[in-house]
Amino acid sequence: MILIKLGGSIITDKTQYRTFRKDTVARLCREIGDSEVGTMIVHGAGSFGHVLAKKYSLQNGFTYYDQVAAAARVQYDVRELDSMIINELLNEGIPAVSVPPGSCFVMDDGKIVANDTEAIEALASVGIMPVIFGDVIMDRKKGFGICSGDQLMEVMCDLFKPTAVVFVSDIDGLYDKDPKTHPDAKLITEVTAENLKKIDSESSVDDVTGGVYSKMEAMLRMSTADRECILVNGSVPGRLCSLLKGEKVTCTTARGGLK
Ligand code: IP8
Repeated sequence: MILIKLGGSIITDKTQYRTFRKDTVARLCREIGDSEVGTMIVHGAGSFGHVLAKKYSLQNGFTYYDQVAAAARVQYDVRELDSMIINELLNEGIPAVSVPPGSCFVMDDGKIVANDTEAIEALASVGIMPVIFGDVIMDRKKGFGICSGDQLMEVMCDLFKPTAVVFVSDIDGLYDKDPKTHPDAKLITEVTAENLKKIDSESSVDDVTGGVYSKMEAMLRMSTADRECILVNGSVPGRLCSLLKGEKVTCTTARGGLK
């Protein structure tokens, strides 16, 4: 099974509150179906989560009363986003079910406590794809907090031991500088614990869960000697499908783990 994260930047316009990229998501779901590879999907929150989360500093936990309504609104918004993605998967004949992370997990000072995984495992055991996503969830110490899709990727990785992990974004891979603001940025095709230390990369869009650098750290943590973690550009039609089928494509591959 290949574990895929559909990043917030590919499924939404991260600069515009609640802007769903329906055509792109429909195409990506088609590519996943056409690859005929067993997959499991996690997705980010994009502008359905980050815009209000940043405005109300939800990543800092519960510190003032107006955050309560914002926390509830973000949970509503990301569930709507998830429903639209599930709908596209169902349209491609992929049986998928929404698993809001706050309904099965809490966090403890920002770390997911994932000891209730029975429902997720039961769905997978009958061939239904549990789809989990970045959300606001309750936190034992902070009241609530941001549970990112990347954190959930690590939980799903531990649980289902995928053969490969793929992050679908709107860039060709990891660059030595932010390609959106530096036209001379160079694509890094391989990331190891060693060469990550030399990279200084920042996301050009406001994001409460970190930019490209922290995502690559998470990818390295999920890679092993025999499991690659790949960052691929989902805005290029056909590229995700080719990658899933084992063909060589432009991407960044993390391997060897984070030492
Ligand atoms: O889009 C963040 O998840 P991500 C979740 O995977 C919220 O970073 C609600 C901002």
